[in-house]
Amino acid sequence: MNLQEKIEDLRKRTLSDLLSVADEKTLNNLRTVMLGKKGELTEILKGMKDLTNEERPVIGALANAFRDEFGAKFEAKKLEIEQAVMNAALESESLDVTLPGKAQKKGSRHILTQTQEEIEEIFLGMGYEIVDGYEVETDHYNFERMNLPKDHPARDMQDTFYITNEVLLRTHTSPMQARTMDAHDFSKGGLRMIAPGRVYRRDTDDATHSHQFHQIEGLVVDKNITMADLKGTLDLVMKKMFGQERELRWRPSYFPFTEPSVEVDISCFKCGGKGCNVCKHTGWIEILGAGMVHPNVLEMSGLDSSVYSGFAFGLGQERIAMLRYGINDIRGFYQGDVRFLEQFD
Ligand code: 2NL
Repeated sequence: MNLQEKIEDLRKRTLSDLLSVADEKTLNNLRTVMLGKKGELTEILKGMKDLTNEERPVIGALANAFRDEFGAKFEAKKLEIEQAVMNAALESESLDVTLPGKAQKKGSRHILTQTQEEIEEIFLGMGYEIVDGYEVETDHYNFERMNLPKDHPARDMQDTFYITNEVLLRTHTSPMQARTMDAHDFSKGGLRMIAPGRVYRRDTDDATHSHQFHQIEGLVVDKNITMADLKGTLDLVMKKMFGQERELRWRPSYFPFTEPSVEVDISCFKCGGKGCNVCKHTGWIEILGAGMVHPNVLEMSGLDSSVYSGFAFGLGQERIAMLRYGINDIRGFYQGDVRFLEQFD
């Protein structure tokens, strides 16, 4: 065969091979074998050097025409294969977008957390700081600093988990308030804070008692703080929480850390005061304890109680959530039963 015949032969084989190619890998192989550096066309063209000056351009043109023809058919075949691959993928991976989706279970904040955050939000809006801290405390901060010396009969009011003689699980969040009073620079202004958190009492768990529960205590200390500030503050907060129509009722009470002390009732948010099962047919619900900070408590933080005064209050998060949502067993808060928890999403 002369060169012309060889090229024509290669052209025929290549184009017929190209017709039968069905995948991209074979296609690329074909190109390498025919046109590559060590491919058949290159081998054929090595014979060009033996050609006459008249023959050479004729063969060159033939080789170029073949290359162009192959290139165009190669690209067309490549596109065809790519489309076939895409079509097969679309066929086998097709999605039925009309199928119903799988419902995603979403979590939510615990009802006690929701209650706490709602109360925090109200106090943040009034410029209070939120302080949390140790649940393991010292006898000193938990009792002594709250005007409860070791021989004080009122210590019997609170049954305590002792870890050692001096270390215990806090029975209220007041220790954080004493610590915050200690650290506060009163020359720069008064203190307004709430201390939310978990507290512990030795108690036998039942529907209304738990050995651990949650409290929010509030404390304001400044010059010229009076009972009127306490009343105005709690009135505002309770109305924000339970509705603008609510009224508060103040009864004298006793706490070792406040003097005078009060217990505060709120007009029933279920019956509006007519009497129902929530208010036990009294029209009133006991909602919190409060009072003017005892001078001893101020003095123990280094404050002059003839210059500084304050008010404080404490409320139970569980009690508020139970009243609001009609929960009648405190243990539901801690058992982690999703059927209980998801009622309060
Ligand atoms: C209640 C009522 C109360 C306080 C907590 C308090 C804190 C400081 C100083 C004075 Cl640092 N008082 N806290 C005051 C009155 C009542 O709690 O029913 N507790 C179970």
